[in-house]
Amino acid sequence: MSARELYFISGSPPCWSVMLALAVKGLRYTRRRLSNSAGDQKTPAYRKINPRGHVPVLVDDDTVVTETLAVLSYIDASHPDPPLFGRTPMETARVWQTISECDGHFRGPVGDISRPLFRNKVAEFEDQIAGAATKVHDELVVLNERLSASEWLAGTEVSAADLIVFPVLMQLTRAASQENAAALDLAITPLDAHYPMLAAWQTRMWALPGFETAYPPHWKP
Ligand SMILES: N[C@@H](CCC(=O)N[C@@H](CS)C(=O)NCC(=O)O)C(=O)O
Repeated sequence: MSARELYFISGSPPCWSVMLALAVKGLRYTRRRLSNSAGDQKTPAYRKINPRGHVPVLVDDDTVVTETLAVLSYIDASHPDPPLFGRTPMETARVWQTISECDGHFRGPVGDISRPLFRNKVAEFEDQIAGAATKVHDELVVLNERLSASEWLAGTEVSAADLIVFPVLMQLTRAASQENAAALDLAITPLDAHYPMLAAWQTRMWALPGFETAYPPHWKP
């Protein structure tokens, strides 16, 4: 059995995506949690593992893999069943389309909303939040519509597309549910009132084996 380790920061959507991929494949691993506030990811010792000082990093025996999508590809290539990137050319295209759309249009604006909310700096960033909210709603409409036609974001089973989008959506809904978001009237949460198909998908994702173990430790009450 290989010694598998994941370096992660609690609440980081990319790290969460990797944890979900490991759960889908039923793979065991040792968690190496780094503290963002302590700057653990910038220490010389960690930079020997990842010179960029970023997470996630997967260490599999002597193999070190950095960058979320590279890690997902590595996990999928080394443990092909069930596939994360589709079973047909069309499914593969849909998976990559959804990931590209998430990274190109959704992840950034979600960060622009959630960062000021998590740091309690709403007043300073009200314009940024408002601009990002318009972009986020455009994407939520697309995702919600896609889930009206299918249980999963790309194809007939859970795929890397779901694993990439889910933590970003979780970050958004957590931020939008905070008390300091109430006055902003973001119209994102409760998700089932605004985007029912996305809310149903979020529930389906939670029900997948091992998914609850990936929940960010510092979000737990
Ligand atoms: N392109 C990288 C980005 C990963 C990334 O943004 N990681 C963040 C956590 S969400 C990080 O390491 N932040 C710590 C830092 O920048 O010091 C990937 O996809 O893995």
